[in-house]
Amino acid sequence: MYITVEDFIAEWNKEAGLTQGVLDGLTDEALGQRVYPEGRTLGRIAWHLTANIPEYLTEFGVPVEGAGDSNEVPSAREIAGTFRTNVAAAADAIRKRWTDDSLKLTQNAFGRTESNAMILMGLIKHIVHHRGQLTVLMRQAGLPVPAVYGPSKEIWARMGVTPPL
Ligand code: NI
Repeated sequence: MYITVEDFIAEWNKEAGLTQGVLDGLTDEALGQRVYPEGRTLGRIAWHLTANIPEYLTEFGVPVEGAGDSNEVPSAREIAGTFRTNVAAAADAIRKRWTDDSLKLTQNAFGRTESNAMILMGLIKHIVHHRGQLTVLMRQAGLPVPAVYGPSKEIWARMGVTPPL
């Protein structure tokens, strides 16, 4: 759990870097990829995790300027660029609005009482959850998959290693 705002920011930036690597690998052609016919598209999921950042924080008392929800999924390049902007805006807004003591305060979130530290962790978990979906859809769309927590098939191959099963 985060004890200080800077604990959170360190993890936020680390995870955002991994997510940025995934988003930077998207192409416009791949945005329409779905797991099943009625499923959400890769573009919809990528845009959802991006546009959700300011919405989520604003909802919990940290107003963030940024791209709000939109039914129109923009280009792959715009999704990746907006994510970068929203990540930086979120870090600025949290530093401005909350102190280390704020992290211990609680509020109602999703029908439960949660500390602000838990709420911030929830934002990272939300992005990580959808990032996992994106890497599967990228594979289905025939795109190279970047390393996230460990090497992807392509990275193993580049290292000259047969990947473990
Ligand atoms: Ni979601």
